Amino acid sequence: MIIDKQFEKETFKKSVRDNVRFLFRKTLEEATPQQIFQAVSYSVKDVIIDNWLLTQKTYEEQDPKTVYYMSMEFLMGRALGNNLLNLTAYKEVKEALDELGINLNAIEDEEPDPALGNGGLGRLAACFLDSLATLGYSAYGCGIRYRYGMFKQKIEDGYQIEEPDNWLKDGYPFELRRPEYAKEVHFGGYVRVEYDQEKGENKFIHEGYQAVKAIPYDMPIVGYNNKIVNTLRIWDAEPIVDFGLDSFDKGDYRKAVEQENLARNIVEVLYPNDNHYAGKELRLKQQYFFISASIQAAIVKYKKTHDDIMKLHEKVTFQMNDTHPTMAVAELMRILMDVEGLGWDQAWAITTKTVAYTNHTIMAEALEKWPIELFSRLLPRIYQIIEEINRRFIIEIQNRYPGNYEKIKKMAIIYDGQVKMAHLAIVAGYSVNGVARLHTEILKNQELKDFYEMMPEKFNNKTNGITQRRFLLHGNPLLADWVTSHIGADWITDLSQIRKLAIYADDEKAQQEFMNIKYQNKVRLAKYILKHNGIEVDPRSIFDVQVKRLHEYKRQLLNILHVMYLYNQIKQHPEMDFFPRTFIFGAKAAAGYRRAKLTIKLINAVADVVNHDTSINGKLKVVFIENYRVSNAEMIFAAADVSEQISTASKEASGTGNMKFMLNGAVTLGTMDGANVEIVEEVGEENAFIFGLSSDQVINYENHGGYDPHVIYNTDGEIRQVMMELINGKYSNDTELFRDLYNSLLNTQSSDRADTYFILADFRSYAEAHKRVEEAYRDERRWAKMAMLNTACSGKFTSDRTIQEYVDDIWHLDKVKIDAE
Ligand code: 26Q
Repeated sequence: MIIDKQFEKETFKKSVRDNVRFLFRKTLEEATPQQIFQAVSYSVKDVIIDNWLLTQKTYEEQDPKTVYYMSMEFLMGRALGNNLLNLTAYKEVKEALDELGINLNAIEDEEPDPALGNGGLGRLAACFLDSLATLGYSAYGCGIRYRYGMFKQKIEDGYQIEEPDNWLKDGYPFELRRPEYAKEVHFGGYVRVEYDQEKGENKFIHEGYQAVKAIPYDMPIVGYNNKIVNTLRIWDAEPIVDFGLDSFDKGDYRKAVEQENLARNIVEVLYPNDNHYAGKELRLKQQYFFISASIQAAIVKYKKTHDDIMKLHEKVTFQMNDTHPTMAVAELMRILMDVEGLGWDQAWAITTKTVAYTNHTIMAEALEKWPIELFSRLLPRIYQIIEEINRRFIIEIQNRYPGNYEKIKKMAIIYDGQVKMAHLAIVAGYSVNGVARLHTEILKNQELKDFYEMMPEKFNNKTNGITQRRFLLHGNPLLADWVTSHIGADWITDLSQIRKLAIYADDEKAQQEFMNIKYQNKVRLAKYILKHNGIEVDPRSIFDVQVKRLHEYKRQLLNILHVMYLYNQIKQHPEMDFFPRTFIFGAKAAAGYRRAKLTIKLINAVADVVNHDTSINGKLKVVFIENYRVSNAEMIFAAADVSEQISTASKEASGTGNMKFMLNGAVTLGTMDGANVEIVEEVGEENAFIFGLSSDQVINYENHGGYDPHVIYNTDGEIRQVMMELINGKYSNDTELFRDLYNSLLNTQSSDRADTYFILADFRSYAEAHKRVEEAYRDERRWAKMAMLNTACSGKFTSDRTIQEYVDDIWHLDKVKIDAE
């Protein structure tokens, strides 16, 4: 095969040597690990570039429809190892480097972890790009080249400290600057209306604006073993006016400074909020910046080979990853009308066949609503267009529901001085999808009920998925090899094959092998924990893991309260037969989210007490893994026995970590929320531990004013004891330190309801589920079977399946094949 030939060992070794010489004027022996990483990456990029060019040439010839996946976030994770795997050259390169005395794994660890995203939504975008390339679809990811990605988390004295993530400081070998494709983006100013005699209509001219130059950087997205290389295009900002030269001479000094600052600030940093809307002006600028540049570029590309703009939707579709890119609607309208010269109706006809919207949350605080004042000042022409979309939509509502002003109030795009981005996305989009079956049902029947009633044909579900190439093939090589030795390698591009493992579920030898691999992965994680936390954990204990962003609805607080409860049980009943457990947490809290940060402090405070209590003989350990991110996630999933997916039912739209655990043979301990519902459906209730209120019950309570946690507090002594320990000094000398957490569960005087997330309501049921886990784990064969069946039944949750559904139902892309030469 040609790909292997490209990695002819001696040629590759020479290329690495040459690169070290050219780039750093050093010999291999003198080079630092970081320099070797750079050199190796450039050698790999060389190979990728050939396929990249070949792919673009093939696309030009075959002219397939292209999806532009518009996202403020792409949480890519490291590229080197993943690229090598997808080029099917990992093992050869590892050998070649071995011969040079270089350890590939150590070199991989030199790569910064490009963290241009927060969590689930950003990582989903990255998995989708991998699947699009692997399935052979023409696709661009469009985003922002943040100078600083997701902050690095340090834990000091149990508290989270945020440090800037300067991921570009050594240069990033897998990006390509493309100044020849730069675009201008305009902010501020005003719109002058001019009557066009010839056409007999108004022209809208945007003047007095500040301009920023958007420069694209392209990153290759390598498909698995198919020579296809797609592109992630992220935009950097540069000032347009050469500060101090022409502008200064023209006396426009102030404007030159402003444009310079605007450009500098715009791409400076990723907003570290997850599932929470922050109405910051800079955020709005970021949104328009990358949308305008991306849409302009897409139109230019389309027009290069097509002359009828009215057929744009036949070759181009824009998928909006949540509402963050919704400006795409108005920007496309603007270009079609003000630049291409179409009338409103024509422009609207194209736009509404070209843009589609994915919803990722029902959490009220995550919904984007921008003040009119801010919006219209920053983007006067865009605002004008949205106003007109709104005006026409309200007429539609009136026609459909004459005299029903309640409908207008609930559905208008602009209302109460605010622009509601979700409403704009739904009204203009030709498709609206949720990310798991339950989530989509809640959208249709609750959150977006009015829209669903008016336009049911737009609504559809696309249950999320993850790429098995990163989260099994790369993250868990031992298990990947074992799977391949049993069922062949087809699972790498067709995860439905993995069900063939089910016949081994009762096979004692297979069970032992499977659990032995799990054990080795636990040893690997235990070493990492010893190195980073200084805590010794026993790989024979149950590894019970909750890793995800920290958010109240995800209920890390429920988990740690339960650990406090278990600790009490052990202390009060030392004779009790207790299977040793290691509770592992990993989570970043948004920098301004006080209660989330306090929860991290609590976890670390409990860890301090429990881990140092020699009287419990190491039966219980608590570990908080610092700086949870894609690179250490891969190792954590591989080592987990229990996957904690314990969100308040109805709140987690899908979850994707749940799928990564399942794939790696961890058993879900969770609520019937998001994609957990479908996981249980695939693996069977007997192979998961389900607890807690259902989403219907939660929603029902919410619609009737909540529930009263005091009843539980007053009647359940053990729960009350745990609660008291938040404020009696057991975990902190300062008895007031955790008062806010205590209050959040009981107090009704704060603005939200007491125990908004039903933690006390679900506590007993959660504790019982943990009992069942312990019981099941004691039976080694039963556990091995459960674990193996989780891997065997994870086929549905590949992002390859998800992407194929998007292609079939929404995008209608053409499949492209590049023949091996
Ligand atoms: C919005 C406005 C201003 C600043 C920040 C934001 C913002 C940023 C990120 C709002 C939301 C997010 C991220 C949301 C997210 O990650 N949602 C998750 O998406 C996953 C993929 O569909 C789901 O699996 C998760 O259930 C969902 O929580």
